[in-house]
Amino acid sequence: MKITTLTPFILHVPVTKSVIGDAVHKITHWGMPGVMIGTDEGIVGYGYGGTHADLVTDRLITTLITDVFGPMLLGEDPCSVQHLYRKLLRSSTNIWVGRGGLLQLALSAIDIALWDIKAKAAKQPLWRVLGGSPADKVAAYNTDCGWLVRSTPELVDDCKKMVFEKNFGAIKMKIGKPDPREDIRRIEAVRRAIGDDKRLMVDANGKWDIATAKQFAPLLADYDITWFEEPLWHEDVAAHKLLARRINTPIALGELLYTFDQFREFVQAGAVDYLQPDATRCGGLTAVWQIADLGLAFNLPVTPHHGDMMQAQLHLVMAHPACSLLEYIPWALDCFVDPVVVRDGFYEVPTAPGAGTTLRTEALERFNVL
Ligand code: 0YR
Ligand code: MG
Repeated sequence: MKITTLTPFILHVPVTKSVIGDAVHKITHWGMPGVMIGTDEGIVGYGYGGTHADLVTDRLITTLITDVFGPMLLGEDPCSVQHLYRKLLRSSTNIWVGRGGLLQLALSAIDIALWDIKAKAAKQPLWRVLGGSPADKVAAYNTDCGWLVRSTPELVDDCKKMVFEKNFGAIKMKIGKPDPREDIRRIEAVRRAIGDDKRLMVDANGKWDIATAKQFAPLLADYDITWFEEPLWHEDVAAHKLLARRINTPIALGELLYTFDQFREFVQAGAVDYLQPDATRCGGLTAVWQIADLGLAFNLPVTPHHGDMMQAQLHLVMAHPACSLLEYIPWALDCFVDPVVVRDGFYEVPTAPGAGTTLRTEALERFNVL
């Protein structure tokens, strides 16, 4: 099989409510700049990034896909995914002006599309190609109830709905209010509302500094918090290491890391407990698998970030022994031919061939802003 075409798209999909927000981002749309990779056998692979729907940078990403990486891919066998990932990653252009940022988002979208082709060519859902089994159930935790922009009563209502009506066994809420004491009060309110049996995570999206964390992070232990996510600036290995030594709540991070190498630095330093690679940012499923191997080697659970809206990563989580939990945010579900389904807190097993990334024609017509 040979790669014959690369057709870019940019979807801007409205989020669940009119606006959502965490400690640093407020968004109205989820962005999916990506590519359909066509082949001489008629199989088409779909891959995309996850952005905050900024059209200028989304256009840069699709240009990098088609104009920088495109020529390196045309005529190649799309099933040689590992080979092609390495070829692009170690290309002179990527070494010189990439290894992160927009080029890594472009490379990630391509890698996801290639895995989609590989699984479609095998006429199997990707989890089977990767050696997974339906026996390994994947739990979902819901983030789409814990937004920082909601008042405390709204937050509590949304969280109760997720655990008692929708039966999620785990939810995540955002922290990072100007006064951290308000964060603690909100955590207390949510914990009281959902009871002791549900898992609760908190996520500061990198907002706190080490002084704030020293003062307030120890208080999290009172509320049985599964992990404290992105407590500090994303790249600061030393600060996370310091914090990890002072608190009993496990630290989770990785959604904004671009490379395997960055994950290795955190792991080597003992600065992280849960690894959260995002296939749309860190180099696609190829890189997430490598990072999950790293986690396995150091006895760290790996819980991918939602960036691809669960579709492709579910397959990997089913197959990799370091993974059993995957973030759930349903914004883009309507875009997919086979959207993931969560029932009673667990993902159902995808059965369609491919990586689950095939887009509905209607979604391409309705949301494409390229
Ligand atoms: C909003 N998940 C996150 C949303 C989410 C962000 O910007 O995308 O909060 O990515 O931190 O863990
Ligand atoms: Mg997060």
